[in-house]
Amino acid sequence: MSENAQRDMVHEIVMSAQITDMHTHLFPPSFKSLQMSGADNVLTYHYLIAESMRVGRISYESFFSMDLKAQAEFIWERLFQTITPLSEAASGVAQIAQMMGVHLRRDGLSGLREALTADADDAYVDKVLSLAGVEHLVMTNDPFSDEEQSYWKSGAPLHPRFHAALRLDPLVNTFEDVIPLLVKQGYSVTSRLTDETVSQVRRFLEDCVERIHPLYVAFSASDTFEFGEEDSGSQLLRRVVLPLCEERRLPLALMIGAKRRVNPGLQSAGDSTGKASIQPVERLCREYPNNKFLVSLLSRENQHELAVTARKFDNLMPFGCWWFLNTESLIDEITRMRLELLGPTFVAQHSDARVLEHVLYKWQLSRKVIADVLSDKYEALSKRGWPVTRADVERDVAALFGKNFWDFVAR
Ligand code: FIX
Ligand code: ZN
Repeated sequence: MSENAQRDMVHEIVMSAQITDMHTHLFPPSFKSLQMSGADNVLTYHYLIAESMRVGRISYESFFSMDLKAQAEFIWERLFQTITPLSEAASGVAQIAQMMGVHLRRDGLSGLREALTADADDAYVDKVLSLAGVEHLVMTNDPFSDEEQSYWKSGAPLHPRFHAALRLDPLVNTFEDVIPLLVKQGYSVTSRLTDETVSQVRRFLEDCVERIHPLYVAFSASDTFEFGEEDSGSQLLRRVVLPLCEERRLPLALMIGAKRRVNPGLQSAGDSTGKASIQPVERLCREYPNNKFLVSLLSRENQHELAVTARKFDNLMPFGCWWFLNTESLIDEITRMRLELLGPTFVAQHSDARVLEHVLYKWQLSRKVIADVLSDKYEALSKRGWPVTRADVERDVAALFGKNFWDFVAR
């Protein structure tokens, strides 16, 4: 097969692959107040809020006092009229428009508002996810959100493409703050991690697992995360979360390096990144060989050591090019590094989409970049004397975009 024909074949297979998007913040239409879609939600993505603040001056209070429509119009004016939408998130809006049949430069924000809807039903969700090639997606489910729990407790139907993940940031990072929430829900816990408190937290987590049937359990942590001895988070991991995950064969997803609210005025747009230590990841994988760890690190500087650590522990599954790494140049760099060190044995990407239509641009970009990287690697392999077949490419792409994840979460 010629090099060009091989590249065309790889691109065709990647661009048509059915994807499992294993980390998103999306909700199905039945979770009404939590489901986000439509032009104004697309434009007021916290990535774009942060970027729009760099164009001209406005106080954070003035911006956040505006309603959603006015915020969207502000961002439209700043990022699409005053400057060129060259950033990944801004050009992604043009990509969403194009895939939804809108010529954004000609039709403008009004054209986008007509083509997208904030009042999504299952048919609209299926249309957008099918356009993006997302067959399955995993939500981020917060057991401490009364709003979200009301949908679970009311038996709100779960769209068949949507799956759950149990997110435990407050329990692991700010246990003191969740004590009143747990007590209110009937779990007699105190700030001292007595055996009673430990058993009550365990009962809480078991009730959550029974209610939402998560594919995995997750928490994010800052760049200073240590799997220490004394802090309540580490003790709860040791005494409750890790034993539960092992017994239920649930992976624990570690998302490390998120420095929350470095600029509090920007609210959710105010989070940043920091290089974390890889040692807690090594310790968890080594000391808990019967647990499985999905790991994503937020700092570019952590990516090489994460890939090397995955060579040392087969209970570690690296995933995605998270958040500030979800850009053309860094998806390329990270995917190349992972293929060179791990072969096709990792989860290539997740979207982290918060608004339904985000999946359109995020996956279009990742498919294109990863197809280019894979084409280069197959070409190099062929030149080294290993001819590559269509079946090879189909198998590897299926693994990178879904099967590695499903095999890892299998119980
Ligand atoms: O912790 C997380 O799940 C992060 O992905 C989010 O907090 C973040 O706001 C995000 O959506 C990044 O893409
Ligand atoms: Zn996320």
